[in-house]
Order: sequence, then C-alpha cells, then structure tokens
Amino acid sequence: MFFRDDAVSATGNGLGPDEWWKGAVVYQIYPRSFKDSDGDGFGDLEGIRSKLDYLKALGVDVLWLSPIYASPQADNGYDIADYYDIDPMFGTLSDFDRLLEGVHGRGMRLVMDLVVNHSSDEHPWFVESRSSRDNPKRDWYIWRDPRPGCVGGEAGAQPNNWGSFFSGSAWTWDEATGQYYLHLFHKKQPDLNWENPEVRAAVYRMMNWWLDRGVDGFRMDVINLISKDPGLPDGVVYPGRAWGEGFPHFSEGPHVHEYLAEMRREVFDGRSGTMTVGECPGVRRDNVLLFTDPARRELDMVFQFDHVDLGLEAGKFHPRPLRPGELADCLTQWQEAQGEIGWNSLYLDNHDQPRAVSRFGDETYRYESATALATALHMLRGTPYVYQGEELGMTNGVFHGLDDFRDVEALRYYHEAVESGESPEDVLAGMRATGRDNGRTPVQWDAGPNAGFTDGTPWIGVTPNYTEINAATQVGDPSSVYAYYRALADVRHGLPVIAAGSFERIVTPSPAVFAYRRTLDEAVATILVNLSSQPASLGEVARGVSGELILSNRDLSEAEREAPGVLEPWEARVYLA
Ligand code: ISL
Repeated sequence: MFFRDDAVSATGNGLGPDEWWKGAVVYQIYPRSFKDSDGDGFGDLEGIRSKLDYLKALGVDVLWLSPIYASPQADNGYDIADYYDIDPMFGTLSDFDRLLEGVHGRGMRLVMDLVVNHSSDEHPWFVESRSSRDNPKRDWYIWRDPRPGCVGGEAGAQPNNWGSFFSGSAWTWDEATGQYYLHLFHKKQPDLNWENPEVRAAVYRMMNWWLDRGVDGFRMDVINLISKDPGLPDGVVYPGRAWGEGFPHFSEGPHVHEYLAEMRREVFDGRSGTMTVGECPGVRRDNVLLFTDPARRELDMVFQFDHVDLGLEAGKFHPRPLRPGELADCLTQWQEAQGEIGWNSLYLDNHDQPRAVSRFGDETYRYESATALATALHMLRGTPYVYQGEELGMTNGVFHGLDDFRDVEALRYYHEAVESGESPEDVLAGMRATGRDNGRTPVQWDAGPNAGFTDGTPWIGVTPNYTEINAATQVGDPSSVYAYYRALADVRHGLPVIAAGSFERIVTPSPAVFAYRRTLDEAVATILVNLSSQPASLGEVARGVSGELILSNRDLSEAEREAPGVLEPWEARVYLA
C-alpha cells in the first residue's frame, strides 16, 4: 500500500452537523457471527462490546446491528416477536445500554435494524390477530378468503399467485379461522397491514422508544415493500417459475411515500443527529429520488440492489459470470441517478450476499482485488458500508454438503428445486456461489480454535482459511486489507472532495477499468481501478491525470507514482489535485 496520510486533513471533511452521515463510514454487524462471549456458539452484545476498540481503530463512525430483538430466529432475527426486548441469545437490555454507552463513549453512533414489513408469527400482535376473525388485531395483518370457488388449503386456493421470497406461496392457510395470511418471506414472518393507522402508530411509538433510549437511527428492512396494491392482483407467471411475480404489486406501492413522510413527522422531526437508510430491493433508478430527495424528507439514503443482482437474471441460484465493466457501469448509473440531489449507500457485502472478494474479485489476487473493489466503492459519492470481515478480505464460506448450510432461504430453495427435478449437485453449486450463508460465517479474529470467534461450537462452520486470513495478523500490518480500509476511512474523513464532491466517469479503452473524477470547488480527485485479473490499458487517460498520488494498493517507488499507461491486475490509484 502507498498512502500519503499527510494529504488528508485532520480538520475534517467540511460537512455540517445535519449532514454528518454523508461523511461517515458505517460498519454492519451481524451479531450472531461477530463475537461470542459466553461460549454458546452464537455471537452476542458482550462480544461486540469487547471489539469496540478494534472498530474505533478501523475508523468507522456508525455501527449498524442486524436484528437483536427477541425472536424465534426463523430468519436469524428478521422475525421479531418483541420489538422492545433483546433476544436472550444476544444478552439483555442492560447489556444493550452498556454497549450503547461504549459506542457513544468512543465517539461512534449506533443504528438499529427496523423490521416492520412483517413481524414474527409469535409476536403477540399476530397471536391475537390469528385468534379469531373479530379480534381487534385481525386487521393488523393481511388476511384474505380463499380464491372464489376454491376450498381453503387446497392447491390453487390461495387468494393470489404470489410466490414468497423464500420459495412456495406467499400465503399460508389458517384452518382455525378459515382465511389465508400474507407473508412475502417465510410463513413465520406475516406481513403487517400498513394501511391500518394503528399499526403505523405502534411502529412509530416503538421507533421513538429506541431513539429516546439513545440509538442514532435505523436501517429499515425491505421498506419499499410496506404498501401493497390493495387489489392484491395476480402476478405474471414467467416460464419455468412455479409462482407469479408479485413484485410490481408490492414494491413502491401506492402509499409508501405517504407512510415514509408520516414516519419522518412522527419520529424524526425535532430530533437531530439521526440517520435513516431504507433497504429497497428492486427500487427503480428513475424513482429513487422520491425516497432520497432531502426536500421530500423521507429517507437519508437507500440500499439499491442492481449491482449485487448483476448476473442473476436466471434466478438467484443460477448466476452467470459478469462481463468486464458491468459492475462499474451499474455503479455509475446509480451515481448519476442520485446526482447532486440524492445520496447513495455504497456497499458490496452484507449478510444477504456472497463475499465481494469471491464474487466480484479474484481469490487468487485476494489482497489486490479486495482493496481494488474497496477503492472503487469508497471513493464514490455516498456513504460507504463495511460488512464485518470485509475489512479483512474474508472470502466465501466452504459448504461441503447440505448439512453445512443454515439459511432458511437456501434450504427451502433446495427442497423446492430438487422436488421439481433439478439435480441436487447443481442446486448445491448455486447455493455455494450465491447463498446468503457465505457472508454469515464467523468473523475470523485469530488463528486459534474457531478463529477466536467462540470457545464453544460455532452455529455455522468457520471458513478454513482463518489460519491465514484473520484480524490478529492484519491489525498492525501496514500491508493488510485492514490497514487499507483504515486508510480509506481517513480519506473520507479528511478530504472534502471525497466526502462531498460531484462524480464524473472517465472513459478508458479497457472496459475492466473503473475510472472517475470527483470534483469540489478547485479540488479534483481521480480514481483509477482495474477491476480484472489482467493488465488493463488506460490509454490517453493517463496523460490527463493531474495532481499527486495519495493512495494506492501497491507499494510504489517514487518513479512509479505518475499515472501509468497500463494498470496491473486489480491495481487501484487515487490522485489528488
Ligand atoms: O437475499 C435476498 C434474496 O436472495 C433478498 O431478496 C432479501 O431477502 C431481501 O433483500 C430482503 O432482505 C431483508 O429482509 C429479509 C431478510 O431475510 C434479510 O436478511 C434482510 O436483509 C426478510 O426480513
């Protein structure tokens, strides 16, 4: 690595207090896989607290915790049974308060996951709702009669043909009350009825309770799905698919913007220092400013999915290799869509994705590709998100057979696909490539037993490469992926042009090169990254690069610091004029 830390100002990036999140680096923690303190094989809040100095030293500003609420864990906590309590596997509310104190004490902030498109079927609201048709909470969820002329519970009787994200129908028959309820995800995740003002008021009350307790904001799970087309019409059935595509009927539905504006008024008005990020799978680029235009006061930013869904046209578990330039083109389109008005969330890894270095990079160039991808992403306009272990260049997990997988989505898919005639080996190959468990293996802390994650038996297998890839060997090593992420955070904190400048793509002769310029007043930063394992030509572009090299993932001699005609495999450079 080459880093001119003296080029980065200690006086900050010039953003005002209301825009602090534009200059921040967010770190996502998936608590069950982060660090176990009590030997039960699951990570917990005390484990997180024991690593706060590590996180502070990495230079992150915000911790986002995937759900830690009381939950039967049908979808690892994205199925909440009590929004006001911590699941015992993670600790208690006092542990939470202590963690929050530790986070704030180090000058960091903490953001909670907010999962309110659905609750758990074990939430008292749903228990009441399903208890009888005239229960006052019946209308808190989405109940419907069988299709006219059909007998409930029989094939084809579902109120419409929507498929669940986790295979099978999106409807489950309730024998006791003779109706179906809607669940876009697992049947243990019934969808809340946002049309009901009591539901919305209950959600806002709960959000206010957490903010009053001291949390700094929310990452909102599938928030673009909360408003369904009231007619609940059938979706198109694509060839080879068992169920209809309900997506156009519940993504960005008729009232979603109204609800988010209401949430802003009821929860965030009168508070300062908060941040919100809405997870919006499938959100359309042309519409994104409806969510992120600050004048509309809905969300600070959203997670879009286009770049992580590249190559998945044939289905999530049937990926095709990406073409050179596809990732860069997609990221560019989103930079342009948000323009100077909206704001991007920048991420490659999270708990639902395979590891970026395995998917977009090249494990044989692990350091180079991890740092090249990170440079390409972190120098863009937007707020960068680092997912636990990404800062170490962690790779996909190793899953020998079905028993090694844990994820409800993959397991349900396996059974559906095998029953419909796909070969088990092909299905497993798809799960190894794109399954969500890849990102959920324990954080590799050291080369000791279980990678230092737990003294017990980890809930999911540790990736065997932990003996070489782990935090203990990387912290303190200036040539590590970790050190490079630390430098990227310094750049964002200390260079106004990176925090706030405009974006402009630079065209090069090689599609594998992602080159762009960030500009703010007189300052210009030029970012050059080769996103491939072959040398790539910059052509004439090299001659036009002005300023001095301030960061590179290579250790360059003085003579090598001029912009070169050709970038080495996965080479990344940042120039500042
Ligand atoms: O991972 C996905 C499919 O392969 C996505 O469709 C994912 O389900 C979608 O992005 C929504 O994700 C969020 O909500 C889900 C939960 O399982 C995910 O972990 C969460 O990130 C339901 O709450």
